[in-house]
Amino acid sequence: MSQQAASSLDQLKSQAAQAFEKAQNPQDLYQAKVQFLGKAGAITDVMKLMASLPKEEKPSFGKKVNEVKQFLEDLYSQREAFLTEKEIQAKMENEKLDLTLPGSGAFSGSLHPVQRVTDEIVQILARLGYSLRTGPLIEKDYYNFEALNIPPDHPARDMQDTFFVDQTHVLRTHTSPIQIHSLENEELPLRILGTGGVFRCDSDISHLPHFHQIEALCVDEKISMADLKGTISFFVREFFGPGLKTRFRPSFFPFTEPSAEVDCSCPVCKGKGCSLCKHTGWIEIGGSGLVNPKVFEHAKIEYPKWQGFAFGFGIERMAIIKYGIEDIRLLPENDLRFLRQFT
Ligand code: 2U9
Repeated sequence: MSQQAASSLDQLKSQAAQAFEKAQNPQDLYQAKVQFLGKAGAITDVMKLMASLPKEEKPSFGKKVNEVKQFLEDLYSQREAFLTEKEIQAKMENEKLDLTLPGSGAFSGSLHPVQRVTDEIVQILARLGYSLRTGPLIEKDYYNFEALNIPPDHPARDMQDTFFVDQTHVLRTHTSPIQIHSLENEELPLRILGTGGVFRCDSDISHLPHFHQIEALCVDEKISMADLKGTISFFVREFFGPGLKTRFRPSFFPFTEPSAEVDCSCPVCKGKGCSLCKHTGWIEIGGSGLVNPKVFEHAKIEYPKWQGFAFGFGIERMAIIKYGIEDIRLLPENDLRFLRQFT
């Protein structure tokens, strides 16, 4: 083998070994490997000398090149393992983990307060034999108004109060049409709850254009105001807490006769007077009454064989009273900072 070729190979071998030793991290080491052992590296260049060697020297030169390459590959592997381990050790020393820190935690969703209140009301009244019904949000004029004895000239039918879909369809303004469908299609006696969203052209600090109602309807033989008062008084104590009183004030609704507004003693101050009950000790929670015989007539139900009582609550209103929410408009906003308080 020519002296010149052999010595440039030896030179490269020691240069490469020095470069590998000099590298202080796996990235620099890799750069050194590319420089000497890569396709366009120094060793490849030396191999090009082979062409100019006499034939008899080629095998020994080739053998020597392979030995040098193998030597450098082994050296690289050892050095790489050493530098990688050194890097891990340095990281373990510098990156101290505080295992006492709280975890970031996974946020899990929860029921919206309107749904929670609905579920709770349904559960309480289910214990008295009531079962749940739902119905369409768009109702025929007949089911939303006429069947409920709301006359054509009633202010509720005004464009100012009701969202009309077309001449004969409205976005339901209450959940009562659900119960008209039940009266038409189900067997008596009946104890049902109608619940869901309702729509009214109304929006201010205490009114939402889209809110939720729950209404109870009981139809049976020999129903009186005593049944109505007993049921609502039981419900109020179960929902807001024991010891709360219920008060009925005469009122008027086209679908009930007689009708009564329902108040309960303020769940916050227990009747002593506070800002929620405007210092009266009482808070209005809904309306009620005995089913108007005109409603039975529309639904082709024999009266007075069958009689009934009904009552209704606005769910958002029940939620703000129960949870002490200051502004009803927080409920449909769906701001998670507000909703997370109810998880
Ligand atoms: C049928 C017959 C009668 C349901 C009733 C009320 C009184 C009532 C309001 C409470 C607050 C609605 O959300 S609110 O504004 N509800 O005052 N609802 S009696 O009477 C019915 C229902 C269906 C067939």
